[in-house]
Amino acid sequence: MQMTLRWYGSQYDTVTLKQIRQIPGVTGVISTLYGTTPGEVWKTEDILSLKQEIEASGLKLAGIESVNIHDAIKVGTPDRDQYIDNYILTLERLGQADVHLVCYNFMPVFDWTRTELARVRPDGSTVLAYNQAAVDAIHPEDLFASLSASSNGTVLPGWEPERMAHIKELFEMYQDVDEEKLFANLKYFLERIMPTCDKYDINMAIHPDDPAWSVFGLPRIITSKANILRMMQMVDNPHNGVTFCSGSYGTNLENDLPDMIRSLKGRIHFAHVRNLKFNSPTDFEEAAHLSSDGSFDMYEIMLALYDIGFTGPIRPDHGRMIWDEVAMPGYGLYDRALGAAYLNGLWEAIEKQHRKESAS
Ligand code: DNO
Repeated sequence: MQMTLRWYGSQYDTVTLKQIRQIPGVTGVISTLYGTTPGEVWKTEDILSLKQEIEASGLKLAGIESVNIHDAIKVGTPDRDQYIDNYILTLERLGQADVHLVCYNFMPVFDWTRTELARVRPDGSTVLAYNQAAVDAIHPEDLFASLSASSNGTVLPGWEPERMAHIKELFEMYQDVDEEKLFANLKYFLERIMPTCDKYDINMAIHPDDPAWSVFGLPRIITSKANILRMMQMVDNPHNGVTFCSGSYGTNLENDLPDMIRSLKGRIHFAHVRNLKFNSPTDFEEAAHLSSDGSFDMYEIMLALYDIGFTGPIRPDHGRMIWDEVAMPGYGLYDRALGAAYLNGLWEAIEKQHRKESAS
């Protein structure tokens, strides 16, 4: 595996490439052109300058998170082909720039959903948290207002103000879209982009829905082992793969994370590894990466990735806000650096144990 950190670009991130380069064992970043909007064709010069900036700092551009999908594609409106053509052009340009991993999601209207961005944990750190009763009691527009008010002045991924300004229209667009329609629209999109992915060897890595169930009555499909295997089979091409995000699939306690990883052998192109602490099945908060701080067995997750021969990029995911850092919630330097070091430690131990066992 290749240990990476997510980086939003020098215009948007409080963390610098120089800082990332100094985290032991981190060799690359996962980045994006954060200023682009879904549906836009990415400019070659912008892709190349992002890549050059990253490489000049001694890191690799290990992949893109995300090239976002326009709602017309998810809804399947008559103009979707135009947006798919644009997406294909962006993929071609990324392929020509030697980028071979694209993370995306197929969640209607919002990306991830949390009800709090700074819940205080017993150690005084603050974390993102989710409470179902709070979601049930709030209007989506008010949730957006409350999240942006506590985002430390940063733009949260998937909650871009330009899109949120049209939240009512967005909800209307999805009125007739149920899970089956969403699956069909995803299939249509993937079938159209796969020839380009084959040509440029681009691994598409769908990010799970977070939380892994329907919110605000919107359909969500990338939620469970059965659904993700259905998606792999419906477009059975190795370039149609997944981002295995433990913190997103893990929101549903019925998801057996190591078992899901093993069942996706060959199709996991990217891994987000983080821990959650459950207070009840519908109230959870993000924890430190360490197993003992949360509800997941991080050793078993890393072991499953090792067992399937995972070689792709991996990143610690959301970190807690610690040591008085002010950054985009979930995306500060300190706790993610601790997470990277811990995950690297687990991996080294698993690897060495395996070598010892094979030698004896
Ligand atoms: C949250 C992230 C997601 C993810 C997208 C991928 O912090 O994991 O926003 O990047 O869902 O498109």
